[in-house]
Amino acid sequence: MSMLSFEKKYRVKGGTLIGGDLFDFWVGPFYVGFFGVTTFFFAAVGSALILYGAALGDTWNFWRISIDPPDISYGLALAPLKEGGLWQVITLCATGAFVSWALRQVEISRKLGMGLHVPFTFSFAILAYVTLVIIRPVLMGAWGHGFPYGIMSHLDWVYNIGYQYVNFHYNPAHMIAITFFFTNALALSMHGSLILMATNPAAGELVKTGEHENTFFRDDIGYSIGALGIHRLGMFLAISAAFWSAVCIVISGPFWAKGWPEWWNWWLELPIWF
Ligand code: UQ1
Repeated sequence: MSMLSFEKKYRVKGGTLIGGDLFDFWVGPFYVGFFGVTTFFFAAVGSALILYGAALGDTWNFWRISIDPPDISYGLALAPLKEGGLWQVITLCATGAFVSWALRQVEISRKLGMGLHVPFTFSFAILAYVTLVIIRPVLMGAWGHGFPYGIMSHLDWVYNIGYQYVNFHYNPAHMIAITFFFTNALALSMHGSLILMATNPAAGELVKTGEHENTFFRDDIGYSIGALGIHRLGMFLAISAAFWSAVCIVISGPFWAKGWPEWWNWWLELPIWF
């Protein structure tokens, strides 16, 4: 069955969370739905405000444009638009757009009668962003703790926060997050290359099957995790990378205000040494 006739068969009413049949239609290849409308609304307003914020700024240098959060002195209050208020509304729009996108994925999954793995996994990326710009600033009592929206400026922010805690690489949750990111890259490189070497052979060669894939890794490392297993592992690694990233930043400040190297003193202070 070609893709087009498959889509025709499954372009059916139902599965919506909100709005019933009202937004239950497609625009070209895109499913709309209530959350398609809200995604579009938040993304359009947020992007327009970024453009307005850039116009208020003192540069059109793409790398240097920055929309900054309010000064710490505003605490958790609303700031005037030109004093960080734009950053606050843009943050609201971004969060609204990301959450709408996840809920639209839920509606599409329900329409197709599938599990919710994609929106569930995507929600961990949203969690990581929301932790940086909402949860941690709220816990620390000021929107000014959010990161600025700019290419160089957000790099400077990461640099400054890193050194504020002396050496961020000593943050144990940061260590775990990095380990998941690296392992995720290892798993995807193994999986991507294995699938390509099996299913995209040189001209004139036969496409191979799952048996070839299993056998390669049994011969290579004595173990094959299996076709389903590698995808479970990949989802776990990706979710864990995002989750521990959120943990490593949310504990920095709200739960540990000193340098991260110092955190390891618990090891030196164990009673077993004396
Ligand atoms: C694997 O064992 C497997 O099953 C056949 C895959 O599915 C196609 C894979 O993509 C990979 C990478 C492996 C090997 C991975 C581990 C963790 C042993």
